[in-house]
Amino acid sequence: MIDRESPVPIYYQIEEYIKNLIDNEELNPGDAIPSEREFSEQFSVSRMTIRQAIINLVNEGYLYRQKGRGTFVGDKKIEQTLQGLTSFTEDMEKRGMKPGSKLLKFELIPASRSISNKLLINEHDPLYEIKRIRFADDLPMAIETTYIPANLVKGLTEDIVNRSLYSYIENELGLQIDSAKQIIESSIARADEAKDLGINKNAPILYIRRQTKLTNGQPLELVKSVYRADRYKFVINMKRN
Ligand code: 16G
Repeated sequence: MIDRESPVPIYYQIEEYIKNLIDNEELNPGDAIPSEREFSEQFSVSRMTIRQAIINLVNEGYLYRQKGRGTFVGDKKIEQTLQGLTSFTEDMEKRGMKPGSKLLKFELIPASRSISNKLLINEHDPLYEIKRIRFADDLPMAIETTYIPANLVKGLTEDIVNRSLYSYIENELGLQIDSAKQIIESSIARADEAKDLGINKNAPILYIRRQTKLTNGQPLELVKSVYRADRYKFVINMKRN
């Protein structure tokens, strides 16, 4: 199964082999993977090559290491489709997972110039700044910081944002959420983010920004999120015209 004639590097072929074991559920979350020595004997390749493959899989979140114990299979990543504009609560419920939030900040602040420009409101207009850790089945998945014009989304409370913002906006206020622009970049966790997400400082994260509009074109929210890269992958279906 290792093709030495192939231009594909051997460490990469081993990565693919281990990923397949995980996909086919021959290795499951929490299982210890064979040692470097066992793999190196199995494939007749150097331990350095095996180590490279394992380091890459740890960095991608498929595996995790525990000092003195070994290397284990990580939890399955949540596969998030990029089609359709959904809320965190809807995404979790659709998967049969329990959505949760921990509110880190809920403040009414005057809009800065740059945020007011993006939300098409006046500078110093009242703005909600909401910072939440989002949980799936009690595991921290993301930190979201949301800016929402207070004159548009009236009557927000801590209790509401502990549940679902989108549900309040649509079902209680009757506003129609229409579309969003979302930008996804890779980055690494700062110390405070790492602490909130239960990951190591400098672990890989996905930095996501979303700007959402109502059907009348009015900007609704500006959101900056930090998602755990070991827990999330984004999937999009494409069609050639
Ligand atoms: C998602 C959105 C966020 C929105 C939130 C509302 C991203 C990547 N996603 O997390 O923009 O504010 O859902 O969720 O930004 P809620 O209705 O559960 O409060």
